[in-house]
Amino acid sequence: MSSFSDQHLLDLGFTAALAAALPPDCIPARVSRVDRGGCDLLTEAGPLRATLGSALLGSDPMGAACTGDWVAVRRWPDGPVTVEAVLPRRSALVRSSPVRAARPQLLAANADFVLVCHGLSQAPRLNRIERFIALAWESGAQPVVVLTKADLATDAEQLREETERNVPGVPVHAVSATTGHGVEELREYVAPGLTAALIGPSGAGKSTLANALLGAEVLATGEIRDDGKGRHTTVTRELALVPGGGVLLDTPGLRGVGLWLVDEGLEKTFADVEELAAQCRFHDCGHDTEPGCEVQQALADGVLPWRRFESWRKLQREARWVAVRHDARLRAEARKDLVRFSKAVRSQRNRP
Ligand SMILES: Nc1nc2c(ncn2[C@@H]2O[C@H](COP(=O)(O)OP(=O)(O)OP(=O)(O)O)[C@@H](O)[C@H]2O)c(=O)[nH]1
Ligand SMILES: [Mg+2]
Ligand SMILES: [Zn+2]
Repeated sequence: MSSFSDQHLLDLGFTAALAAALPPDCIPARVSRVDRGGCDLLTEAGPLRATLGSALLGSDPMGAACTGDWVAVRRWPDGPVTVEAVLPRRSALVRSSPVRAARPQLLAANADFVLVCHGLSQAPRLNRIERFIALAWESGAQPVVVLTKADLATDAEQLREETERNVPGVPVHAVSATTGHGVEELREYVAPGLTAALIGPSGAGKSTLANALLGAEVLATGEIRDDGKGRHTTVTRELALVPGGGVLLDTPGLRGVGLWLVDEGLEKTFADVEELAAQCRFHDCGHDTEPGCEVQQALADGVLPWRRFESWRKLQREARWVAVRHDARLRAEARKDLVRFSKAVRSQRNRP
């Protein structure tokens, strides 16, 4: 086993908890990229290519290795390198799979910060930003909003303040990779040992911003529209090491993000609204026409913007829908297992 004190591993985000979870005869590695054939890894001794061991080839999307994961790697005497296990994640950014209903899709593992990027070539789309923030909170990481392309807005600072008022508890930065404005402020999120994942629509300037922090053109960037309708430049989730710092996790642009199962992600995103709701006269207040509704009062007083209230309701409805569909899928799978089991029992009994 490699020594836990190794500085390179620590900069990559290795911890004592991960060292304790490492099976014997395995070395720790961080997944920098996953493809069909296997994955690229970062180890104490540098980059390494590995194939996936049988334990990782199951159908559970949450059990598969994802960029950012810490894994246990075995180097076989005859040459092959295999990933034997995914070590416990300290955060997991998950959305509903856009292709397989009622299934999760992992976007990034072990991020400490999720940088929610939005280009200031257009006004901040607060509903979409809140959706990303909910996902980020739910992941276990700290969300940060990064308004990119500040050079394209005449009132970037005003837009930043306005956005900040709408997302309590979440820092908001306005940056420009073109002029360098604000970029250094983000360095605290990629200090040694820390990982920041960049998410947001295609063309928001995620890879350009990553390159600015990396100090080199490490990631491909593209001439594209940032309304999410253009070509996607980044096609795989990728880790990059920040010189003298931690790790950046660049992701392909997301057209939309459906919530996956949410627990406290929404409560944290809408902490101010939830606080009001907790003070309503009725415990089960629908925040509609009930007397003594603090939420309606705040709306009437203009303290709570209608937009934010509606965004809260919409995401709550979506979260309930996801939970119901997920339950239905679990029930269907349990039924299938039961049928398979009883068939097996019958064929045993029918044997001579
Ligand atoms: N004016 C200006 N343009 C920028 C800035 N940052 C990025 N761009 C431009 O925005 C376009 C898209 O940048 P990318 O970094 O490829 O965007 P991305 O978010 O990585 O896109 P995907 O990889 O498709 O998700 C490019 O043409 C960049 O030159 C900036 O700070 N100011
Ligand atoms: Mg990109
Ligand atoms: Zn109420």
